[in-house]
Amino acid sequence: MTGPTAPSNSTGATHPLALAPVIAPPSTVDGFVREFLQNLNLERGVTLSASNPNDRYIALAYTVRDYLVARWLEDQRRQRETQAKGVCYLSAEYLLGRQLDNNLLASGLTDIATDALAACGIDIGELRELEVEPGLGNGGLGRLAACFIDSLATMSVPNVGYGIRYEYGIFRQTFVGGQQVEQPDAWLSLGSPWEFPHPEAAQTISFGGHTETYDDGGVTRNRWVPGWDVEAVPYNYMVPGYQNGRVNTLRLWSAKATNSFDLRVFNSGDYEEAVRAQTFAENISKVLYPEDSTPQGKELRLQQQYFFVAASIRDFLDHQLLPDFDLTKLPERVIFQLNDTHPVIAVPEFMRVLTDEKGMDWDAAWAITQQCFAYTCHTLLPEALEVWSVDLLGRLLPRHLEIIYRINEEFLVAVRERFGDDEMRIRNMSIISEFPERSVRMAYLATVAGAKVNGVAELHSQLLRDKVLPDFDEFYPGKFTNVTNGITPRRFVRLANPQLSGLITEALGGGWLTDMERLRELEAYAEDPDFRAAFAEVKAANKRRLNDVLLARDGFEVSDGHMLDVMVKRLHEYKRQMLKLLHIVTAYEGIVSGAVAASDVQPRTFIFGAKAAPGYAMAKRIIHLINAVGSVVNDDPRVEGRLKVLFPPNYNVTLAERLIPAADLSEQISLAGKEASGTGNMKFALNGALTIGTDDGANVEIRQLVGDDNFFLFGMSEPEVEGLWARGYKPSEFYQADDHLRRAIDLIASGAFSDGDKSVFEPIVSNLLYDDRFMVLADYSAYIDAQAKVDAAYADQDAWTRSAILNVARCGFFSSDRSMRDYIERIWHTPPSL
Ligand code: 26V
Repeated sequence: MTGPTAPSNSTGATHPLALAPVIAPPSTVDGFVREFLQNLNLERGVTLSASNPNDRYIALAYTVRDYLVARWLEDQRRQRETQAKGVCYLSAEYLLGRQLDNNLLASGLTDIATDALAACGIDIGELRELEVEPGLGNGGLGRLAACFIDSLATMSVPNVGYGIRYEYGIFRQTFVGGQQVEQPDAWLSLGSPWEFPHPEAAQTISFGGHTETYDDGGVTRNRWVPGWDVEAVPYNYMVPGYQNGRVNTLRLWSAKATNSFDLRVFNSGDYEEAVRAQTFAENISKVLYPEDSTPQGKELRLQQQYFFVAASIRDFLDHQLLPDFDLTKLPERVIFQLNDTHPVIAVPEFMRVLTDEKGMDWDAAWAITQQCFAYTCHTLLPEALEVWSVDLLGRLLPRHLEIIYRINEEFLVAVRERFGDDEMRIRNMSIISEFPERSVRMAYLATVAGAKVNGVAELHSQLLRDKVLPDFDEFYPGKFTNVTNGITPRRFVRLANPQLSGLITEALGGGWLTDMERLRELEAYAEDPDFRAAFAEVKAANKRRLNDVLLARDGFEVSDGHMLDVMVKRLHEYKRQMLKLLHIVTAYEGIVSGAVAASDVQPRTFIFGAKAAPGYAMAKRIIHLINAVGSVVNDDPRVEGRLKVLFPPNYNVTLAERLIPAADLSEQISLAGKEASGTGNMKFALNGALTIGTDDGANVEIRQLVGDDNFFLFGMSEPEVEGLWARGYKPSEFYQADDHLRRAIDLIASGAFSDGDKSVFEPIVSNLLYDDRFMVLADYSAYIDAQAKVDAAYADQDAWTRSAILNVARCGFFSSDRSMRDYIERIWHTPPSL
C-alpha cells in the first residue's frame, strides 16, 4: 500500500538525488541540535532565545518527524513497487494518545533528542507535557484501532488507517460541584506538527439528489444524480513501526466546502448564504460523536460515515492501484476491515463504484465485494447495534439504498432456497427491519457482505454466534471467527512503564517488546526474592510518579502505604461503576457505624476515571454520586485517612499511561455477557496489577492464563445471568436479604452524600432497586466477599508481588502483535512485505 504523493519520479527526473528521499537523518546529538535549531528558525521564525515552549515543542516534533519522513517515503516507494496486499482499516475513531514519545521510541532517537535538548538548555520532559493528545475516539474501540496500526507497522504489514480528522475530539471533562461539565476539545489550536495536509488531493464527496436509469448502448443502467457535495481533504500521519525502519500511513479526512458550491452562491450575491453553506459542509468533520444513549436519528453522523468511507475507497482505487489494474484481482490486493458498523456504508459505496462507475456487472462486483470486506463486531448490547432509517438513507444516499435493497433481495432468495419459506426466519434475517420504523440493520449488512465476521474475545465471539446472529452463523458456516483484542506493548508497557521495562530487559535481555510470549521467562523470576523486591520497588516508584502527576494536575495526594484500586473506563451502567461504589460505601458505613475499627481497615485509595456521554443522564448522575461519596469519605475524620476516593477529571490516554503502571488492583466488574472484551483489563495485568473481575469479555482469557490463584473472580457467569433474568430478577430480594447492602443503599438514599437532600440520588437508588438491567445487587455479596480476599492477599506483600509478576509473565498473549497475527492468518492473508 502506498502513500499520498504521486509516484516517485513521475516528473521524469534523471538526477540520482531526485530518485530517492534526500533527507539525512540526524543520528548524532550535534546533528539533532543543528536540525532542531534550524526548525526553530525556519518553521517557527524564532531564535532559541526568543522561542516560547510551544515553539520548542513544535520544532522538536518537526525534527523527529523529519527523521521518520525519509523512511516513510522509502516505504511508500517500496509498497508501490511490490503492490503487495495490504489492509485498509476503516475506523471512525483513532484514539492515538500523544505522539512525541512514541515517535522518539520508534525511531530510536529518545536519548539523542534528550541530550540534544539538554545541550540547548531545554528539559525535554517539559516539552512532552505540552502536547495535547488527539482524542479522536470515545474509548476502547478507538484505542484498539490505534494499537492495531502500531502493530501492523511494527510487523511490516502494508496498511493505511482511514478515518476522520475531527476538529474537536472527545470532549474535555471538568467537574463543577461534582457534576460533569463538557468542554470542547480544541486539540488543533496550538498547531499539529504531526500531520501533512494535502488540500490539492481533495476528493469530492456527494450526497442527496435522486437516482435515474439510462440507456448505455442497449443496456439499462442506474446512476446517481447527487444534490450537493463537499470536499474531503486528506491529512496524513506517519505510523512508525518500532525500530524497524517501517512507516505506514494514517489518513484522516477533513471536510471543506466545495468551490463550485461557493461560487454558485457568491455569484448570486448572497454572502450570508455562502458562509452558511460553508459552515454546513465543514460541520461534517467538526466533532466526534460521543457514544450516546441512543445512536439513532443522527443525520450528521451518517454524513460523517459516508464522507470518510467514500473518500477512502476512492483514494485506494484511484491512487494506490497502478493504472490499468484489473479490478477482478482486488481481493489479492486489499482487504477493507470494518471497525464496527460505523464504516459499513462502504459496502454499498464499493458496489456503486464497481457497477455504476466502473461498469462491472452486478454479480462480478458482488463476488469481489464479498472477498474485500471483513467485519469486526464490538458489542452485544442491542441498543448499540446501529440501524439507519430507510427514510434518512433514501434522502441522503438514494443510490446506496437501492443497492442495499438489491443485496437484501438476493440474500433473502438464497435464505429461502436454503431454509424454505420460514417467514419468521426471513424477517429475522432481513437486512431491512420493519419495526419500529423501516430501517437498515448495519450489522446484518456487514455480515452478509463480509468474508469474515469476528468478535473481540472468545466469550464475545461465542455469544455473537449463539445469541445475536445465530441464523447467520447457520447460513454461513465458517464465516464467524474470534480474534481476541490486544494492546500495543510499546505504548502501554515500554513508554508507560519505563522502569518495569528496564527490569524486564535486565532479566530477559532485549527483543521481548516485539515478542511478548517471551515474558513467560519471567515466571522463574517470580520465585527470586531479589527480583520481587526490585519489582515491588518499581511499583512504588510508579505510585510516587502518579502522586506527582495528580498533585500537579488536580491537587490530589495518593497516600503512602495505600493499596491503589483503580477503575478507569467509560461510564456505562453495564460496566457497573455503581458496584464499586457500593463497596466503598459499605466500607465507609462499617467505620462510621462502629462495626469496624478504622485501624483494622486495609488502607486503600480508590481511583475512578470515566467520561459519561453528554446525553446519558444516569451515567452523569453516577459520576455526581462518586464525587459526592468521595468528598464525604475523604473529609470524615472517623475514617482516619484509611479510605480515599479520587476521581481525576478528563480521563484520557495520557492519564491512563500514568495510572495503570501504579495500580495494584484492576477493577473489571461488568455484568457477565455485556463487556465485549475490554482492553484496559489487559493493560493493567501487563503492568503488574491483579484483577478483580467477572467472567466477562477478555477477563475470561486473562484468568485462564494467569491462573485462579492470581485473579479474584466473582459474580454470576453469563448463563447464570440469563437464568436469573429469565426467572425474573427481583433486586429487592437481594436488598432485603443482605444487611450490608441494605445499609449501604439506605445511606445513599438518606441524603448522607447530598447534604440531606434525598432527591438528588433517588433515581440511582430506585434504578438499582427496581429497574436495573445490569443486576448490580445480584453480584454485590459475591463482590464484597472477593474484596475481602483482596484485602487478605494484600496483607502478604511478598505473595502479592509474586502474583503480580506472574500476571506480567503470563499475559504476553495480549500484545496487539498477536491480535494482528490472528487477523492476518484467519482473515486478511496479508503477510509482512519485506
Ligand atoms: C455504544 C453504545 C451506544 C448506545 C448506548 C450504549 C452503548 C454501549 C456501548 C457502545 C460501544 C460499542 C462499540 C464499542 O466501543 N465497543 C468496545 O470495543 C472495545 C474494543 O473491541 C471492547 O474492548 C469493549 O469491550 C467494547 O465495549
